[in-house]
Amino acid sequence: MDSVEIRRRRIELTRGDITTQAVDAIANAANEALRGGGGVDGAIHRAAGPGLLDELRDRYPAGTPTGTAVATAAHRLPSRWVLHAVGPVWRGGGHGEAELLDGAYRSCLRLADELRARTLAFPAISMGIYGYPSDEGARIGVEAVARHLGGEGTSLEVVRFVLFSDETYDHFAVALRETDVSD
Ligand code: AR6
Repeated sequence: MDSVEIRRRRIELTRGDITTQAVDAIANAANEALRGGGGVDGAIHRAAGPGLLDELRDRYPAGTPTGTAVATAAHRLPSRWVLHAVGPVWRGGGHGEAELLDGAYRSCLRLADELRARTLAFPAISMGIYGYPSDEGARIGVEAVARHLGGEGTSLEVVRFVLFSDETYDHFAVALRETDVSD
């Protein structure tokens, strides 16, 4: 496992399935409708049980725009909360994708602080079905987390990226090495 420390807080990388993570909050790579889907979203809904979809329908009937996130309980998952983030579909890079992906990560970090979460796990948002290039997407994710942990007043102590494939892991490992984490 690769990791770096920033102001006594930590960014970690691990391979695996995010639905098994016993952290305060896990992020989901959702879509604007917030009604479930494939990929990590499907895995999270299957593991959480039907209560997750019921809560999303009740609390967020209109869904949430790309670049934002909303929080729910985690139902049958081992975490306490799920932060449903909507990353952009990759359309070549000229459609604000980088800002929208950064927004999806930052929205989760802000929600985690509002919930006073100490540990948070992210999947590689937009890097599956949505087609975001992994090198660039990993850099945006790691930089958003590093900036947040380097700032004042966050409740977060550990932010972990849980990567499903070796290839995605390697892109995050490069991004972690290249990100400036000095105070
Ligand atoms: N744990 C961790 N990572 C996973 C898991 C898992 N259990 N399963 C897949 N991944 P994707 P997106 C990885 O496609 O690109 C859905 O239909 C996967 O290998 O899940 O943001 C939603 O409803 C990849 O590296 O999300 C949306 O419609 C990463 O998670 C759409 O897909 C993200 O891949 C969102 O697409």
